[in-house]
Amino acid sequence: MSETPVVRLEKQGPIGVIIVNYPPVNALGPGVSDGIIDCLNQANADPAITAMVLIGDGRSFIAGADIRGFGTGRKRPPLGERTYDVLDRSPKPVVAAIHGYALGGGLENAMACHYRIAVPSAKVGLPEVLIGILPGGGGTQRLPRLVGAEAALDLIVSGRHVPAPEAKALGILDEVLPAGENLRDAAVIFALKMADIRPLPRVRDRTVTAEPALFEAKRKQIARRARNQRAPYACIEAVEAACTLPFDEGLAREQALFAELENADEAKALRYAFFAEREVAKLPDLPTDIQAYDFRKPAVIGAGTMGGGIAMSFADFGYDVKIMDASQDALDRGMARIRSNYATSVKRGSLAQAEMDQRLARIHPVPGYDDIKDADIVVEAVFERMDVKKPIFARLDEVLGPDAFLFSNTSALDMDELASVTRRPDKVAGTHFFSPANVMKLLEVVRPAKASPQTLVTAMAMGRRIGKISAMAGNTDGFVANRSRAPFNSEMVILLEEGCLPEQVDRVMVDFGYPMGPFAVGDLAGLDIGAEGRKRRAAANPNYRKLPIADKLVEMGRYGQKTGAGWYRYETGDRTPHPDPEVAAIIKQVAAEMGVAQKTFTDTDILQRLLFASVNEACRILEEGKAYRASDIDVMWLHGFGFPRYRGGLMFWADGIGVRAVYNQIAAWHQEYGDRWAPSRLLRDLAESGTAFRDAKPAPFA
Ligand code: 3H9
Repeated sequence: MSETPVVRLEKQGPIGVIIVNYPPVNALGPGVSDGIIDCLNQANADPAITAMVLIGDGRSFIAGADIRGFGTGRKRPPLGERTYDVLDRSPKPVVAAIHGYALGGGLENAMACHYRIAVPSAKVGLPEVLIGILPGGGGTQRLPRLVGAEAALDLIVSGRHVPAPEAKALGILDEVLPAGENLRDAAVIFALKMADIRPLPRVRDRTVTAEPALFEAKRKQIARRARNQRAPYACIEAVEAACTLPFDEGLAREQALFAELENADEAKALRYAFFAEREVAKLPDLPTDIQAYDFRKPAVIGAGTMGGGIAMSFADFGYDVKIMDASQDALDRGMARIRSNYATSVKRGSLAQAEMDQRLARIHPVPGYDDIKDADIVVEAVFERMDVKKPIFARLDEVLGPDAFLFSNTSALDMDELASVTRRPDKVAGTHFFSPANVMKLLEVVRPAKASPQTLVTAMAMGRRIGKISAMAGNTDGFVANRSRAPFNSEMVILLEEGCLPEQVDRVMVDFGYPMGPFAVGDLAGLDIGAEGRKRRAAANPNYRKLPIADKLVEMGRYGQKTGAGWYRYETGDRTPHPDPEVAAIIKQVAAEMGVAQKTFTDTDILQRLLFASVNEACRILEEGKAYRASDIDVMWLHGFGFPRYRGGLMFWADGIGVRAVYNQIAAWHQEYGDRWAPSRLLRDLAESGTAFRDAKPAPFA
């Protein structure tokens, strides 16, 4: 029996078990598809074998095509000669035995098998749309034939992972095993049972129809979310083809659409984002053998909006968490807010009442330090002032066990200074959550000089365990996310001085792909918060570039949505921003007082003024060694600031323009506007050497 290195055929009685072994997740890397075909052919040629099982070694069935192979020009077999086709033609039945994940090409192979069984923890799905393509292995033609057009549209256009029990109810799986049952043994028994049944059930032989209105409705439904994107619409077209064309013609249509998408900018950016999100977890300057502490008893200090959101994050991921505040009143208000947040999710239908009750029961309000003395991880989330946080840290240091980790949710304060009030600076780190903390995915882990590797690894792991994407940041003013974003925030107001209006800037950024314009976001967050930060910075730095228009609005009590007026005006009980002539008049007046010449701006001018300012600052962050990689900054922008994912991230987007062109424009603005546009050293070096931002080598982490 010949074997390939990554796929092997074993005989178990009359059943041929085809085993894929391509760690870590059995992607369809080099040799895997050929290996499956080879084993299928051997098994079909072997008279002693009556049926086959296709199964994965290790932690998964098959996680899909090898994403690293996309865009590399790797040759694929033509239609008719692919694994799916060979499975289809197999004269003996094949049972897909699924554990872990059957995603993309993995599920497509499973659907080309004659039967599918799974363990209850398995997940299946066609997530190709999330990397800017569509299922290109027959998934758009087979899934509708299995589950109907409507459910297939839902799964293919959302890309969501479907748990095995739901997949069974939908008709994707024939059987879900009882928990604990051995998958391989059960699959062999299943295959024995089905070995003689003819005709073989083949998904391609089924038919599916749908009303054209279904597809129109789907296009309308995704219009806002899928702005500027092609892949979700291509997915709809392909499912439509499944409902209107014979199977082989549908496959050809799927192929044509796949070819159109594979090398488009959208797919390149989304693939980049996929790998950037995995890279960000790696801490290249720390020893690789450091294990994260397996915390069990988290506690949160402060029952305000942030503290409540952080406690919810722990509870959402199964942790019992204590939440402490100084007064019973503050605790009661905090718990009421948490309850009301959960109740909103229940009302919207995104959370079941029973699940809400369980999560709430995991959050334990406690009034005093004594109640949390056995905590092994504490996230402090009190008011953002050093003189408030320091005594709390000192007290926590006294009451907690010597091995407990102490994290501070801060967006700006010096973590070295805060760590210095404890006797355990090695166990202190910053954990900067973004608001609302239970919703936003980014967790910026801030690294003080004395933090031990285990503390950093533990803080990063804590984020992942509560559903966040953790990214490491240096202890620099604003850390990495907000520091790289700060010039954008200034520039958008400076643009107003020069003749733009908030609604014009917001429209450009929404057209670019942000869910909301930055001025509308400012109104949502509250303009008073930024004003505080500006005061602090102006006091510390005489050269600080003031933003008189923003200050004027705050002076007038225009704090944003909460006061019914900010950059926009709001009608009572409505969050829709309305352009406000009063704001336009203030802008004009302040600009005249400042003597700023008025100009007109193109959309590109506006976009580049905001984003290039941040690219320059991001380069400074890298040259100072405050972030590991340009792609980490991209991950922060994707998950902290709503940067459109299909543009990859700030630095990936800038690479699309070209480092030289970015440098030239920044240098020109330096001439025009002075020092705030001085090109960073790294930017100049990259431009001179023609090195892409994403290949920049930052200074060692400092
Ligand atoms: C497709 O199938 C197209 C077809 O329709 C037909 C084409 C003709 N390729 O995420 P993790 C790596 S498109 C290459 O940390 P988890 C990943 O980079 C594909 N590499 O683990 C990481 O590497 P490293 C459709 C992959 O347990 C390591 O595996 N499928 C792939 O948190 C571990 O990954 C998808 O889009 C891949 N397909 O999550 C599924 N998958 O250690 C994409 C993973 O060097 N994958 N890697 O950093 C996932 O969603 C998650 O990885 C998964 C596991 C849920 C499977």
